[in-house]
Amino acid sequence: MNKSPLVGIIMGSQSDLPVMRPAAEFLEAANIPFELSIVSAHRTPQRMIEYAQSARSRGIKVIIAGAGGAAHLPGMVASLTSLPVIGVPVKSRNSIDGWDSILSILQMPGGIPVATVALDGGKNAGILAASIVGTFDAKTADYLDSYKHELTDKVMRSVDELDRKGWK
Ligand code: RP5
Repeated sequence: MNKSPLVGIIMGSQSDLPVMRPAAEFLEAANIPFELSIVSAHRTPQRMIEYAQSARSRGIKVIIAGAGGAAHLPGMVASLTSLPVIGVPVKSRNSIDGWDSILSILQMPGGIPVATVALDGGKNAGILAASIVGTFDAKTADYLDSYKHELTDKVMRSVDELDRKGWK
């Protein structure tokens, strides 16, 4: 993307990419400039601090942070910036069924919220980030409205299909 990014997507490891990629794909489809990189709270702590502290001045409006296991990245980033942070718990190899990631991201202490999406919920993180961009960008808000209408239409097509079978 050439335009300066509005959304920063970061993840603790390359192994998180399959979960985080749908966030990037949604933003790309919505024509929202984003950046995507690996920032580890434990393996690159200094890089995490620099990333979080510079994000606002670089024009980022919202950060999506994904991590698995002892998933400290979203919460630590939230503690270092006043930007909204969306946390994506990842069911990683080192995770105990995803619960450690979920609780590490969800159970933040008072004062430092992280907007936590579902386990492996990369796509919803992208949609939520787009909703934040939609608060100040009308084209993005229009895109989200169309996206939601399409979801409704899809369900109604399924309803019609079932009705045609006479299973009502
Ligand atoms: C976390 O540990 C990462 O976010 C990842 O989900 C998990 C495993 O990382 P790797 O060992 O695959 O690099 O910090």
